[in-house]
Amino acid sequence: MANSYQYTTVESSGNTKLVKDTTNKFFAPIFGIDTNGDGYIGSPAGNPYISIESSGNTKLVKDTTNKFFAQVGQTIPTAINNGGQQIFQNIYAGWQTLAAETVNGQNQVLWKNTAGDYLHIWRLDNNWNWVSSEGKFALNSAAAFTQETNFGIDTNGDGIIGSPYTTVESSGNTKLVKDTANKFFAQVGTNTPTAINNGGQQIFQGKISSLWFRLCCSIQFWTKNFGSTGLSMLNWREQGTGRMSDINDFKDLIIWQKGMDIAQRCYFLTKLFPKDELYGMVQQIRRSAVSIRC
Ligand SMILES: [Ca+2]
Ligand SMILES: [Ca+2]
Repeated sequence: MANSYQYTTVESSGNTKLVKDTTNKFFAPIFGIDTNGDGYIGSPAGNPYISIESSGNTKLVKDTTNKFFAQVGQTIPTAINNGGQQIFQNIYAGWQTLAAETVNGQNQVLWKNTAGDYLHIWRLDNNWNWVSSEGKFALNSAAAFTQETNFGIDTNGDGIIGSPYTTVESSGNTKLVKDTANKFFAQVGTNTPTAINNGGQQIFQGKISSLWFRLCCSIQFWTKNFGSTGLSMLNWREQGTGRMSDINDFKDLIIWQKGMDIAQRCYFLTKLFPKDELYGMVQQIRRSAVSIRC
């Protein structure tokens, strides 16, 4: 049943009340019947609240003086307060009030710092009074995507609510993820994914075999052990990817690329051997390694 909060009762004797709206116009509505299903009894024009966002379980609305309220369904909106003062549009310079929501049982308000492009949340008590503040979640970060999901809104304008990335593989210290356009990224933990490029072009699904990407992430794992040495291996492999989609010569054969990969790894590994093995084990291992692809 809808609520008739926008009306003030003038008299209530008999079976029909006389009420007036916020502009002092008189009505004699039949209470309890929402005839057109718009959630309001009487004229929608009598609703003094403007919806800022209506996602999820709680709406963020403002009145005609731009003061903010949280509203559940069509119940009477509750003023959102900070230190006893109701917040209003542009109350804090550079901040945009995006949404209100009860997240896991706790009332929260989502803010966006427009200059810094980051999100911030307020935690509030059951009466929508500020309790604490949290976060500086950069747009496009995993934390910001979590807020998009929690509040059910798109804060970075990519047309997607929540993370646009899906995981391709998550072994080791770096995940291989792709976006909705099937472009590939490397992601460490929950950091913002980094585009994987070849010659300035981001690689994408379908361009190269899945075998290559497994190798790619394997090499990233090696970077953990060998620092910049591993990174140079990754670069070398990326330069090879352009040829993997078409076989034009022996270098396009996966078996040759694997052999090259092993040789490179052996070279880097033997760099760590004691110096007195330079003309012993180091030489033998390197000669063996380079002979594989021959
Ligand atoms: Ca909401
Ligand atoms: Ca988004």
